[in-house]
Amino acid sequence: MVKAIFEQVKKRNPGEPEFHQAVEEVLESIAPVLEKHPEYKAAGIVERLVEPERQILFRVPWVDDKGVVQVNRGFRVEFNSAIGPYKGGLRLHPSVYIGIIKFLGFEQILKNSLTGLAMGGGKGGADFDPKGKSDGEVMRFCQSFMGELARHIGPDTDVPAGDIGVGGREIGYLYGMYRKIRNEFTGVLTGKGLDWGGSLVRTEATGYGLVYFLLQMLKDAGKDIKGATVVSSGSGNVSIYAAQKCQQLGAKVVAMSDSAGYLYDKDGIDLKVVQQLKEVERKRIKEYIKHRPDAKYQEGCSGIWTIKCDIALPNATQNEINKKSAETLVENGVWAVAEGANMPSTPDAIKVFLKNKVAFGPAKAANAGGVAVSGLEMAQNSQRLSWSFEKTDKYLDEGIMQHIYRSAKKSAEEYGQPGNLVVGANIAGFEKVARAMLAQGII
Ligand code: NDP
Ligand code: 2IT
Repeated sequence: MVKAIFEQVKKRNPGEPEFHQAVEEVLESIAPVLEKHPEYKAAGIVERLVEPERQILFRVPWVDDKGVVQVNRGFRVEFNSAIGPYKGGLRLHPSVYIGIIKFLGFEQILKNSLTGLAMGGGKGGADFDPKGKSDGEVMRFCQSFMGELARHIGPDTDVPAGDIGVGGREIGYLYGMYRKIRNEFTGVLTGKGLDWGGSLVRTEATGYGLVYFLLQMLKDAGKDIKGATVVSSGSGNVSIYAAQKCQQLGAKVVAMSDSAGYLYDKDGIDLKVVQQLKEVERKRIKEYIKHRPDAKYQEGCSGIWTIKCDIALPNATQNEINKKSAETLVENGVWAVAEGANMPSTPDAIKVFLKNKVAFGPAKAANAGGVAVSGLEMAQNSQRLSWSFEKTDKYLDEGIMQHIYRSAKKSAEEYGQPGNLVVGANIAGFEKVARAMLAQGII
């Protein structure tokens, strides 16, 4: 049955390999749940789950600093709202097309379900490249993008946030335009500034949450993060705060990267330098070696996985670890891989990790801390209150990440695949959404 659904997905969504990849993994995982629950089959739960409730495509015209008109394409896929308002980030990257947004939106449904909070799944973005653009150009783009998006979103309808290429600066410009158009001050976006409705810990949440999840994996594997060697790919929001938490816990982060190349610093990466370069100056990671002459820089991204490490954290982008890189990591003795990026390991790479008994934390579960604190930001906005850093951080660790770990582990055991958190996370995320869709009828 799942085979037929997958064939239909491929036929209906041609030329979208990332979406096919995300769907295939989930369908394989949940096949035994469907056998156990004929009522899900009868209600066409999975056929409906793989078809977005709504897909919005729009023109985003803006004027660059030279006075030339530029046109980008904007997207928002409102995938599933059975358990809460659509929720998920916006990605600004030249590689963005509908297949990328659909894969991200589809995974977001199950990820958000795993958090235990009331959030449906959605994702959006545009094929706009923020690199090399002035603040004025980014602002004009964001204003034009929101000019259209504003009519589709709302604090109880659809709540976007950041993803690749969208951080505090972009959320500010988007929020300003929404407020102007709607004449409303509401929690319509998350990742807002702390002075205007943002939550403490949201900036750190994905990276910190990833490490809280990793700690649970290591506990079960009988390993200690203290003294471990870590490779964290990327040098954006997720990678920086994952590396920071690892360092706070006594691990040594020896390598980071960007889309041009990677750094190796045998003495441990100086994160202050990375933060200054990437968060403040918006420069390339290559510049790091000017500040730390003993570090090495190498062009190309995949080489980062040849560096010997105990813990690998793919925190850059989809499909960044292929089978060969996974084999190299295993040969070099990796103990654990926890995915901060969305779908960073190819299906073949995941097989290599599972076969070799590497503790493997799949993205949907391991990187859910970001959207979870977005959910807490929504809760604070509704209360018109702000929580302390300590309260929010504790909620993230104990209330969210430890809970997700336990649910994924339990579901994997229940369905006869102990230790397989890929299957466990997919099943645990799916079951709540399936129950909600069943209860709410065929819509
Ligand atoms: P940022 O834009 O802050 O950083 C992205 C980093 O990844 C940059 O270092 C970037 O390098 C690198 N990168 C992007 N595309 C590629 C590519 N094609 N090849 C190699 N490197 C690349 O984004 P985030 O840190 O927010 O996002 C990273 C990943 O984490 C994404 O998969 C995202 O979907 C996921 N994620 C993010 C969450 C969040 O809260 N922000 C939550 C959950 C998951 P360069 O600067 O050269 O482009
Ligand atoms: O992939 C993700 O979970 C995110 N980019 C965060 C989404 C959010 O709504 O905070």
